[in-house]
Amino acid sequence: MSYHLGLDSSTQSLKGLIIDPAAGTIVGQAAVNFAKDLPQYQAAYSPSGDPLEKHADPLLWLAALDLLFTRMQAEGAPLAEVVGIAGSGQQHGSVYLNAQAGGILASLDPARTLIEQLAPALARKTSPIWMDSSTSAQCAEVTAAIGGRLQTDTGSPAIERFTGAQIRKFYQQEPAAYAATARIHLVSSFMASVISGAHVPIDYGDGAGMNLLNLKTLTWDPAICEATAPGLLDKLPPAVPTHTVIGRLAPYFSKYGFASDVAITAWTGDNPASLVGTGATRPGLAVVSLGTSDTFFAVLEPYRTDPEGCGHVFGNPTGGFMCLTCFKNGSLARERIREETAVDWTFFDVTAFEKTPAGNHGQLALPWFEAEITPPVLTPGLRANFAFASAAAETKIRAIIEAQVLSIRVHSQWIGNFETIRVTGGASRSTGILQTLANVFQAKVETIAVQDSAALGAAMLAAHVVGHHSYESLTKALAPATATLMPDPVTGPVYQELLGTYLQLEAAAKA
Ligand code: XUL
Repeated sequence: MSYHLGLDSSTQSLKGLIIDPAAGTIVGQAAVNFAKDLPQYQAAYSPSGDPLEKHADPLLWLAALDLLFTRMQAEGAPLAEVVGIAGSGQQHGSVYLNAQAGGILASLDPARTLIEQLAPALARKTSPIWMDSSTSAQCAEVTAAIGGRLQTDTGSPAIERFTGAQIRKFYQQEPAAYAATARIHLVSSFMASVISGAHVPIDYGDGAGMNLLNLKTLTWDPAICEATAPGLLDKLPPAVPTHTVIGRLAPYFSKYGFASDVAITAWTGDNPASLVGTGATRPGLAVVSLGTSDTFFAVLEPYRTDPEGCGHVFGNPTGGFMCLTCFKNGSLARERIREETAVDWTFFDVTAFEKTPAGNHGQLALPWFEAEITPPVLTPGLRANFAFASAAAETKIRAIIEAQVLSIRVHSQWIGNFETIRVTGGASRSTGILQTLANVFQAKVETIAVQDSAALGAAMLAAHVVGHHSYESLTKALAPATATLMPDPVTGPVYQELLGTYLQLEAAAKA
């Protein structure tokens, strides 16, 4: 048997998923939930007390790795059959290691834990993560030094949570600790280094979330690195395509029952891995993930950047590029309106749409209860073009959903048109939302049952790179469409007109 393991080190958990690519099945699965299983370590907190700051204790991720494999072994997961391992990490988070780290990684003793051995390798006790937005000053400084090229060359304008700004803040606030840092890893390349027992490279998928990788040359940009922090270039691992075998499983892990010659492929970010796990690695197909925040991602060909600066460009793990846009007021807004209208989910997901026509007679409500990322609107609040408070529940619900979907359409137009939209996440149960997506985009909508798309995508990456399985066959078996909805062509012109109304409301909100 030749199985492949995908690992996903996310904000709240570490997941492992083993696939049998020949049979197209998942043959083992386990997770460590940080809050429940390892409450003694912090997953997202502010060391300084600044609410904009969010760090994690990197020892948490090490404890989770030992615990996950202990659990998988105890549950009888077929670890001995695994021939390839890939992984993904929460994007943008960084780990700071000292000059001893390389030697420690190379000589991990199976009789001791990862934490015991690797704690002395940390040059910084905490790791800033993607939830951190405390670096506006650093973003402004790097932008002033580099100008518009920062966005057009790295794929994103300076972003607070991106690693470059975080590194700059560390260099400014703790210069001695920065100087003692020999290697800066992303969460993904840190975990991959531990698994491999050596410092390993960063892949283009996750590396693009640092504001440091020049996506035109696919190398670290020396001028941007130097403007971020002096000597930074020397502290970064090499950047490589995701389809790279970066090492072999460290002997330390044989205690969990792994074989001796397991290939490790480059780890990537959780969003790039999800592109693979949702089967969206070809142009013309986009994924809308309806979660706490809604995200939109798709292959991007050829390389270009969002004129508005809202969408980010990352490396597509299968080659070329992908884009990702995050809409902060996703399920948070939907849940709030459901509570306010005091209806059940069946009414919210289905009945409200049966009782109202597509286009809602031109009535729209932008539900930006929290400051929105896409489009950038800092003042929270609901913006409606009708008497929202006194309207019927069904009118309010359609007004919110149509505004959300029109926003996704408007802010993805720079990427191109899509013939198929795959929908995941909790709210993909809503036929009202699914049909609205189909009608607004005039595209086929597919639902997929994949739960852990990042871990699955990582396992599929390993199966492709190490086992030479095609993405087409892996997607067909492991991420098939569970339902398909077609657009109603009659609604095309209705939404074309409503798009104009939406743009007027958005312009007023931004003014
Ligand atoms: C993407 C981002 C998040 C994290 C979540 O830019 O910040 O989606 O990757 O883990």
